[in-house]
Parts: sequence; structure tokens; C-alpha cells
Amino acid sequence: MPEIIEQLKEMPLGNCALPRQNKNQQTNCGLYSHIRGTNVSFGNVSSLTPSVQAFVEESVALCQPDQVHICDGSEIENKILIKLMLDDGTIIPLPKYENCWLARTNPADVARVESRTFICTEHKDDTIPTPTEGVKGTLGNWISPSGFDQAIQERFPGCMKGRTMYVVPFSMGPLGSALSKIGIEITDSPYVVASMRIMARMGSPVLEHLRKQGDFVRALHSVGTPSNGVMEHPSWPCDPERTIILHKPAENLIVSYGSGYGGNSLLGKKCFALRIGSTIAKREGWLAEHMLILGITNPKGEKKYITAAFPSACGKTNLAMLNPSLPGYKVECVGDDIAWMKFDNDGILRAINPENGFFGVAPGTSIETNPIAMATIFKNTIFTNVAYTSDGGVYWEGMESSLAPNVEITDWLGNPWTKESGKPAAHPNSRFCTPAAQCPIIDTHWEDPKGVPISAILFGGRRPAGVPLIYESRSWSHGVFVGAAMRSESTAAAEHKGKVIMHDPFAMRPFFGYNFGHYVQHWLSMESRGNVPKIFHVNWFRKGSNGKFIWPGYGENSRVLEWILRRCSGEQCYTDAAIGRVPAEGHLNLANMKDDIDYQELFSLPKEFWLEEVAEIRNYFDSQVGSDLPEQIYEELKQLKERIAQI
Ligand code: OXD
Ligand code: MN
Repeated sequence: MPEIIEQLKEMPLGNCALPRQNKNQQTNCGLYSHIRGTNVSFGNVSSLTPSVQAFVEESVALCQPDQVHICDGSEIENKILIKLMLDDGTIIPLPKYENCWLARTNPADVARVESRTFICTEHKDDTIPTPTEGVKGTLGNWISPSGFDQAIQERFPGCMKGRTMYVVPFSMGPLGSALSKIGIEITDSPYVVASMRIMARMGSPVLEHLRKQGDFVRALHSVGTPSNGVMEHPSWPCDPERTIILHKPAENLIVSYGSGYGGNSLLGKKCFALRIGSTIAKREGWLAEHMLILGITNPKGEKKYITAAFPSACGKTNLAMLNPSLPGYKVECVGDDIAWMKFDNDGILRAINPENGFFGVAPGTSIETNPIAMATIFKNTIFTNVAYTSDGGVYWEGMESSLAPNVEITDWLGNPWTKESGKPAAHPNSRFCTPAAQCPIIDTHWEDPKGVPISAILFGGRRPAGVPLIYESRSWSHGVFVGAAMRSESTAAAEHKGKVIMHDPFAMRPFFGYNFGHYVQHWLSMESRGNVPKIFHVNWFRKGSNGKFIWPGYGENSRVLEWILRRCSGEQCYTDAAIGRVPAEGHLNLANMKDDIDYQELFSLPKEFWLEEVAEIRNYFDSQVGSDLPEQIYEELKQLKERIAQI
């Protein structure tokens, strides 16, 4: 059993583990203070600024917890939470690794729930474009201010009875960076607190910083209790039938009920850094995007930074931690999911990763596909819904080659599992939640408060047919069109069924905080604010006539990055194709690849396919976005159609 469990065995719960100090001294033990008559069992009420205190008071009055714990982010606090979760069965230890834990959720709470995610504005068209009559809008869900209040009143009163309310101060981005923002998450889930401690800078230093800079995003979360009071999985409380995730951008407010999972409950991530973040970014003139950030250095020692937007579970983490097959190249990781980008005073677009950890999809991650992730995740990590091995480790689809002989496997539901079971051992959306600082190739500038300068932006997705490995946009507005027209095969990161090619503009479809048409306009306007980077589209997933992937992907993607770097340096290594600039034959470095690559097949532009693609994009824009889409984007589509007609 890991040492910490031994150490914690005797620790009294519901009590403060720190020695009590004299009354006038600061202490983390709050046993003697109250908020609205509710005992503060940990932390200092006096550490809260008046507006944080007001938020906590309102939340206590609404949710009626048994006690309040103000998080300081300390090691001892984390140990208390781990002990609590071990005792109530939320997590089990993974003694094979150092300080790693496995949580198994209620099987009804395994992914983001897009259909229950709402943005609240006075006017509906501030949130979503108006789809054509009879067409269901797919660019977000709107809720009115009265609907918002009602949703809260129907779920929150008394929802934390019998539980502890945790107050989690957190910073998205390095504390003190002009690009960072602060949030306060109130939650009744110790799993959320322990995960937020990994995913964001969390605890007392954030409260101290708030004294200097008073603004924060309010985020209220409860796992909820089913209305019939019956909790089918007591170790993973949730209320799937009434789950709702609400955002009110005008008040920088997030309210989430019913789910303890991922983006539904770790409110700094999708809710704050993307949905609320994109509305703040629009107001302040910057970009909050669903993008990885990586640094790449060529053999001459020249380094450039790139961001890339791929839909959920399409390989952002793998690209962010790329192990280049091209000799002499080095990739360093700044972030794997979210980029906040702003022009500096010299007109250079600079990006920070607002997160502090990786919440990565486990299945498919392996020594073969992402050795760097595998070197990152086996310490200080919370795994969720992966399978368990009898030697105290974890397992998921893709890890076959690392499996020790004769181990027995227990699947994510807690049942014995063998390869013959006919079902995956790990849930397809199972995750690792691990500190970014542990990544062996974390970039030296990943916490630079100024951010890193961005030379290229990549869009991409899973496109089995028709879309070549790489192309470059002809201009900024063409690049914005490429982002708006993005499509990809659906994945397990959300509640979609089956493999369909879905529109996922900018990989942001589930994460827009405001009307997509206005968002595109905002992107177009960036050109007048500074030196915009080049925009590219990549597709690692094209299949050949034999049904197999044409391109091997992973480390070999460094060849594509090399071409991008050369384009960023102004090399004329391209040829104009109908959809954009593609590598001129012989200019994509294919030397010494294991398998022969059919270049023609990889870059072919089947006219029929592209005519259909253009028609589908037109149909999507017309039916989903209509007059909210900037005219410039329609113009780009028209020009694309004309160029394709000439193929
Ligand atoms: C994620 C997602 O968790 O995009 O990053 O779903
Ligand atoms: Mn994501």
C-alpha cells in the first residue's frame, strides 16, 4: 500500500490536520469560524476577498452544505482529500505507481453532455445563429435569463446537504501573467478539487493575488442528488437525468449540476477557458481557442511555436508531445488542449496554455503512439474509467505491449475482463489527469507570463476521404474559412453515437461562448490587430483505396511540421492547388520512411468529392449560420467552388 495511505490511516477526518496556532496567527484550520452559520472546517474565511466571501455566502445559503472547506492547495490538504476518497470508494490506489489513483464513475456519467450545455444571454441571437426553419441548430444551446434562474432553483436548493462545500481558488494561466484569469469554483466533489489542483494553479496564492486584482469568474458546481433521493452509485454521486451546465457570460458566471466528469465539472477547462473565455476574448480583442501549443526546433537550432485545433480525441495530445522521426528535430510541449492568444505591443501573436495539467484520453496512448505521455502519466495522476490490473496498475486499449504477463484485468466497470469479453476494458473516453510540469519535454517557456510567439496555426480533423495530408491557406481570410469549414469523424469525447463526419468549426463547436457568426467575424478582425500567423489544414487520417491509412502519422508527422516551418521562413516549396497551397512534389521530406508513400493518393483532390464538400459546406453555412456568417466567408466559399470547377 502506498506510504501516504499508511500515513493517513490515523488522521481524523472532518478535522484540520494542521497544528492549531494562537488565535491571532494565520492558520489553515478554520474549525472556529462560520459562514452563514455553517462550520468552516478547513481554511480561513479572512483569506477571502469581500466579493469571494459574498459568492461563498450566497452558495452556502443556496446549497446548504454541512461544512465549508476553503482550499489552500497544500500537500496535506490533498492527502486529506485522497483519504476521504479512498474511504468512500471514489478512488482505489494504484500501488504499481507513485501517488496514482483510479476513479470509476457512475456509468451514466462518462463524457461531456453537449445537449445539456447552455449559454445564457438576454437575446438568443447573441448566443447562437438562427438556423433555417425546421432545422435543428447545432452551434450551441441558448437559455433565457429566467430559464437560467429556474434551472438553478429546480436543482440547487439544499443540494449539498450532508456534504462538504469546497471553495477552490484557481488561476487559468501562470499566476500574475497579464494573460491569465482567476476563477473561484465552489464544488461538493473532492474528486473535482483534487483534479483542479492538477489542472489549474490552485490554492492560497491565488487568493493572495486576488487582493491585488479583484476580478474572478464565479463557478458553482454540484454533483447533485437524483430527485428520488436514490444514489445508485454512492461512490460516484451524480444526477444524470437532471445534469445541466450553464454559462452567463455577462456575469462571468458558470453553474454546473449533476455530473462529476471532466469538462462538466472541472470548470476551469471547457466552461471557463473556452466558453466564458471566448466571450472575454471577444470583448478584449484576443482569442481563446481549443488548441495545443508546441515549440519545434530544426537541426539549425531555429525554434518556432505552432498552435493546432483538432476536435476532441483527434490527437492533440499526441501532436503536442511529438517524438519527431526526422533527425535533428526537437518538439517541446506548451499545452495540449487550450490556447489563449493575444497580440503584444509589437504586433506578435503570443499564446499561453491556461491549464496546468493534461486531461488526456487514455485509450490509444501507448509507448508506440505517445512515449512522452507514457513517461509523464505514471506519477501523481488521477485515472478515470480505465481498466485495473492485478499488479496494481492500469490498462487500456493500445497498452497491450506494456502488459506484464499473467496479470488479470478488471474493466472500467469493475468486472473481470479478458480479450474475449468483446467489450473495451477501458471506457473509450477514459482519461488521465496529470501535472503538465512532469512532461519530460515540457517547454522551458511554458509558464512564461508573456506567452510564446506563434508562427503558424493548424486546423485539422479525422477525414478518411478526399482531404490531403497538408495544405496552406492562401490568405488570412481563406484560413478563417478553412477553420469555419472544418469537419471530422465523431469520437467518444462527447455523447455522439456512430462514426459520422460532423461539422466542427475551429474544433470549437461544443465550446463557443457566443454566436458562431460573430466569432468568425472576430477571427477575421484579428488581421487588423497585428501580424497574423500562417494558417494550415492537416489530415493524418486519409485512407487509401485499400481502406488503410495512407500516412503513418505520429512521429512521421514531423515531416509535415518541417514543411510548415519552411513555409513560415518564406521558402517557395509549394504549388498552388484548388484548395490551397500543397507541398510541391519532392518538397515534402519523405526520405527514409519505413513504407513507400503514395504521394499522388495522399495529395489527390477528387473533383466529385470536393464538389460535394463545397455543397455540404454551403448547406451547413446556409442552414446553421445564415446571415450571421460574414460575407467574406461566403466569398471564400464561392472562390473555392470556382477553383474546384477547374480541376
Ligand atoms: C477534452 C475534450 O476533454 O475536448 O479536452 O473533450
Ligand atoms: Mn479538448
